[in-house]
This record gives sequence, C-alpha cells and structure tokens, in this order.
Amino acid sequence: MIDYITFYDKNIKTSKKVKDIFKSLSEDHDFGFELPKLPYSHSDLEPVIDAATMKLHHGKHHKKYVDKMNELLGESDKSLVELLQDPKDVKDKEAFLDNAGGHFNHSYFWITMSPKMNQKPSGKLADNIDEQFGSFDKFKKEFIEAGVKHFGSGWVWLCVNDGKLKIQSFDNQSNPYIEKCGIPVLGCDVWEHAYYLKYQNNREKYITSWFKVVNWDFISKKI
Ligand code: MN3
Repeated sequence: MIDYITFYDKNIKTSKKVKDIFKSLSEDHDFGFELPKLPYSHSDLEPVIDAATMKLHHGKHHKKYVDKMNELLGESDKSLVELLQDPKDVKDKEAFLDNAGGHFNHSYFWITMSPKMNQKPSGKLADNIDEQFGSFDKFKKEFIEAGVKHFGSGWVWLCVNDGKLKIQSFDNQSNPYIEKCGIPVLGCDVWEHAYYLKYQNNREKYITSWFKVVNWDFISKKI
C-alpha cells in the first residue's frame, strides 16, 4: 500500500514529475469502467443505511453513471483516474466528468463502508487526524458541518493535499481528482438519494449515523 502522506512530503514538494507521481498513486484507485459488485448485501449496513436505499443507490443511480460514462467514453486507453484528471480525449468533457466522477465516487463510497460498525482510524491516519484536527471527535464535527453546510447535491471529502489532510466539499459528482486538489481518503455522498428514504431532509442525522459504517480499518491501511 502507498503511504500517501509520506509520499507527498517526500515527492510532491521536491519533484517536478508531479504527473508521474499522480499516475502511480492513482493506480490504487482505479476502478475500471464497470459497475462493481457491492462488498456486502443490501441490508448489511442496516440500521444506518436501509436496504431499499442501498438497492436503489447502487443498482439504479450508480448504474446510470456507469452506463452514461461508457456511452461518452469512446476509444481511450487511459485509466479512470487518468481521465478524471485529464479528460482531453473525450468529446463531451463536462457530461463525461459528471458521470465518470459519479462512478469513481460511488465505487470508492462502497468500499469505504463496512458492516463492522463503529470503527475508528488507527496508526498513522489516527495520528494525523489528531494532529491536524485536534481529535477524532473534532474531525468528525468539522466533516459533518461541511456536509450540512454544502448547498444542494454533492460530496464531502477528506483528502490528502501537499502532505496535509483536508476536508472539502464539491458540487454534484466532483471529487479531489477532478478538482486537482489531492488524493481522496474518504467521501460522503450528500445527494438526497443517499439518505432521503430513511432520514428525509435530515442530512445532519444521516452523516452522523453514516460515521458508524465508515471502514476505517481499510482506510487506515492506506495512510
Ligand atoms: Mn449517490
């Protein structure tokens, strides 16, 4: 696994070959161009995320992004992450990024959640969260606040940028690769389709509950 923070500290600040570094980092995030299978059943994240939402979210919403992305993709030998960073070969770039971003974001969303609830960050990630946000609880509060404050559809991200962890939110299906502001560590979908059936308009309650299913064991291994 790539140690993102050390990698950034050692390379991004000193090397001019930023594109090559991005390429090696992004290989770890390459999901290809097909709808991935969920790593658990639709009901495994209950009561945090209900089975009906999971079924619709993965089987309908995510699938639609995948179908549309492939329609717009045409001939390309680039990887998903390479295309998110630089879609110059694609004709309708804006529509492509909306859908390819949707595919990346959801693919990553599924694997960063787990039925093994109430996990906490560990190792270097935990140390960095404590150091940069004060504590895990303070980080959580800031992340939830960013999600609640985000107007309309979008995603809240924890990303690594220039060796530092940062919380940022973006509209629609954008993400740190598209915005060129670092490497995604954790993303929370704050579109209403992600929570409306169970939480109605209570986005704060949704994001607060969602923290229970974050797969920190998986994410901590990457940092
Ligand atoms: Mn979604």
